[in-house]
Amino acid sequence: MGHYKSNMRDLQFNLFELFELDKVLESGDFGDLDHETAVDMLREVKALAEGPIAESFVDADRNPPVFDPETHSVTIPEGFKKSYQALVEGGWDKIGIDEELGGLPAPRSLYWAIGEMILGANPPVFMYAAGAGFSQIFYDNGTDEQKKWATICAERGWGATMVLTEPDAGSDVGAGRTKAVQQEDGSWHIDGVKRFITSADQDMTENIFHLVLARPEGAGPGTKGLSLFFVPKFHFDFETGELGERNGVFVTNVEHKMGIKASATCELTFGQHGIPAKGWLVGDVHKGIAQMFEVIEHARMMVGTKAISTLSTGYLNALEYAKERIQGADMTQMTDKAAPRVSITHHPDVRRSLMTQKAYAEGLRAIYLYTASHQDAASAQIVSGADAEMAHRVNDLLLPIVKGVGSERAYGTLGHESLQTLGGSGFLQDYPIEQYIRDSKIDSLYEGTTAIQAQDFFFRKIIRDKGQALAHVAGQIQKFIDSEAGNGRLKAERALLKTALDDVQAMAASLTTTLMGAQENPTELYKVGLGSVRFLMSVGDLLIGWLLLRQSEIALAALDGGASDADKPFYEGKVAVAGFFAKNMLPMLTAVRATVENVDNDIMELDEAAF
Ligand code: ST9
Ligand code: FAD
Repeated sequence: MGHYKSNMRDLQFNLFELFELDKVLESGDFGDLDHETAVDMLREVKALAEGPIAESFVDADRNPPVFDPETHSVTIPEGFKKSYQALVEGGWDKIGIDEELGGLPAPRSLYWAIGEMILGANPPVFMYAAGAGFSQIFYDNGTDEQKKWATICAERGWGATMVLTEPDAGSDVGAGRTKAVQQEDGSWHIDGVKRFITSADQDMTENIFHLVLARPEGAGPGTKGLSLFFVPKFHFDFETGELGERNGVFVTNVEHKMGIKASATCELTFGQHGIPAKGWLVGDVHKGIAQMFEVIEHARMMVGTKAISTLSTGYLNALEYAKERIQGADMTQMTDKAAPRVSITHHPDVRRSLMTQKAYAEGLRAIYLYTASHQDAASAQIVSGADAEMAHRVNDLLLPIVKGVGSERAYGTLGHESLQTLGGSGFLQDYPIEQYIRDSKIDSLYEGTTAIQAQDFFFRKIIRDKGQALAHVAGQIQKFIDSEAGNGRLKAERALLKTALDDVQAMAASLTTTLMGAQENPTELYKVGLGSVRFLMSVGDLLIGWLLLRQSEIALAALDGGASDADKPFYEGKVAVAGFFAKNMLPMLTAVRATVENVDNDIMELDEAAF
C-alpha cells in the first residue's frame, strides 16, 4: 500500500447526499454523464491515485528533477514520468475541458473531487498535467486564429505555465518590469527575467507554452499596464502543430526547495540568449491582468484543494497508526502499573487530536465542494438557490477561503496534530507526514500569500461586492439555524452556530466601520490590515461548523432510517465530528471577535528598531 489514503466514502457523501450531484447530472448540462459513470470515474481515479500516481511520491522527493545549465533543460526522474503518464494516458487531464479541445465536460464538483485524489497522491503530477486546462483558458480568451493554436496545444498534450513573478514583483505583480516590444509582423519580443515559474521546463511533453505578463513599451504602471502573451518554447506550424525553431525563452536556474521537490521551480529568462523570445498578444487585447486572473482563480482553487487533500491523507495515516500503536494504560487505570496497555486511541488527548484532524479535513472538503458547486449555474441553483450571477459572486467570495483557510488549517493541523499522533515516529521519513508538511507549506505562499487572500476577501469580495455574496451565504446559514434540523437533536449545536454567525457578522461590521473611518483618518486602514487574516480564518471556521452540522443532519436521518452496518460508523462519525467542532472550535470565535473589535494601532506606531 502506498502513502496516499483517499476518502471515497466522504467524497461520495458530499457529492451525492449533501450537494445532490444526481440532480445536477439530470439537468442535462453534462450530456450523457450519469450517476453510474460519475461513480466509475471516481473509483478509477482512486485506484490510479493510490497506485501509479502515488508510486513516485517519495522517490521524486529524494531524487528531484535535475537542471542542466548548459542546455537550459530539466530532466524529470523516470519514476515520476510513469506517474504522469498514468494520468494523461487515461485522459484525466482532459476532464472538465470543452469537447472542441478533446475534453469531457463535467460538473466542477466532480472535477475537483477527482482533482482532490490526484493532488493528495502526488500534487506535481496534477500541475505538470495542467496544459489542457491552460489551453482552455487560452482558447476562451484567444482570437479565432489563436483558438486553433489552443486546440493544437491541448490535442498534442503540451505543458503550460503561468508567468507573473519577478525578483522584485511577488505579491506586488504590478511592479513587474519584463517588457514587450511589438514587431512589424504583429508578434512581440519579450525581454526580462521571471522567477519561481512552476513547470517551466520538463522532458515529458514535446512543447511547453508560457502565458506571460509583460509590459508593452509605453504602457502605464501597475497591473493594469501589463498584457498577456502566449510564448511557446518551440515555434510551431499554426496549422499542423509541427515543431519548428527553438524560441528565445530559457530556464536559467531551478530552485532547491523545502518541499514539493518534484515540481521544478524555475528562473525563466526571455530574449537574453541571442534569440528573441517571440510572443503573441492573447486575444489581441491589452487586458493582461484580467485574463491572467482566469488562470489564477483555477490555480487558487487547486492550491486549496491540494492542501485539504494532503490534510485528509495525513489524518488517515495518523488514524491508522493510532489504532495500532500500543502505549500506556487507560487513563482510569493510570495508577495501576500492571494494568493492560492500550492502543493510543484510548487516550483522551489523542482522541481530541484525531477529531480535530477529522473536523478540518472533512469540513474543508465540504467547503471546497460547496465552492465548486457554485462554478456551474445548474449546481449552484440546486445547492444554494443562487442564480448564475450570484453563483459567480459566491465562487469569488469563497476562493480566498478555500485557498487561504485551506492552506493555513491544513499545514497547521498536519504539524500540530497529524505528525504529533505518531510521536517520534512522525519525525521519521519512514512515514509520509514529514513530507506532507514540507510539501504543503508552499500552499500558504504561492498563488497569493494568506495576507493577500485576506485582503482580497475583505476589500474585493465583501466591500466591493457590497456584501451581496456574503449575505447570500449568511442567509443559508441563518436558514439552517432557524430550521428544525436534527429534530431537536442539533438544538445546542445550532445555538452555538448562531453565536458564531453573530460573531463573524460583528467582525465584518467592525472592519467595515473602521474602513469608513479611514476616509477621515487614513491610518485606520492599518486596523483592517491587522484584523483581516483573523477575520478570514473565522469565516472559514464558521463555514466548517455549518457544513459539518448539515452533514450531521443528513447522517441522523440516515441512522434513523436504518443505515446499513457498513454505513453506521460513517454516519455516527459525522454526527460526532459536527458536535465536537461546534462545542470545541466555534466558541473561540467570540474571543477573536473581541480582538478584532478592539484592535488598535500600537504596533503600527512602534519604531522598527523596537521589533
Ligand atoms: C503562482 C503559481 O504562484 C503557483 C502554482 C502553479 C501551478 C500551475 C498549475 C495550476 C493549474 C491550475 C490551472 C488550470 C486551469 C484549469 C482550467 C479549466 C477550465 N479575482 O486590486 P487590484 C484583477 S502564480 C479576479 O487593483 P493591484 C482585476 O482585473 C503567481 N480578478 O490589484 C483587477 O481589475 P478591476 C501568483 C482580480 O493592486 C486587477 O486585477 N501570484 C482579483 O493592481 C487589479 O486589481 C499572485 O497570486 C481577483 N481576486 O495588484 C499574486 N484581484 O479591479 C498575489 C485582482 O478593475 N497578489 N484582480 O477588476 C495579488 O493577488 C495582489 O492582490 C494583486 C494586487 C497583484 C492583484
Ligand atoms: P513577498 O511578496 O515579498 O511577501 C513577503 C511577505 O510579505 C509575505 O508574508 C507576504 O504576505 C507579505 N506581504 C507582501 N505584500 C504585502 C501586502 N501588501 N500586505 C500584507 N502583507 C504583504 N509565480 C509565478 O508567476 N508562476 C509560478 O508558477 C509560480 N510558482 C511558484 C512556485 C514556488 C515553489 C514558489 C515558492 C513560488 C512560486 N511563484 C510563482 C511565486 C509566488 O506566487 C510568490 O512567491 C508569491 O506570490 C509571494 O511573493 P514573494 O515570494 O515575492 O513574497
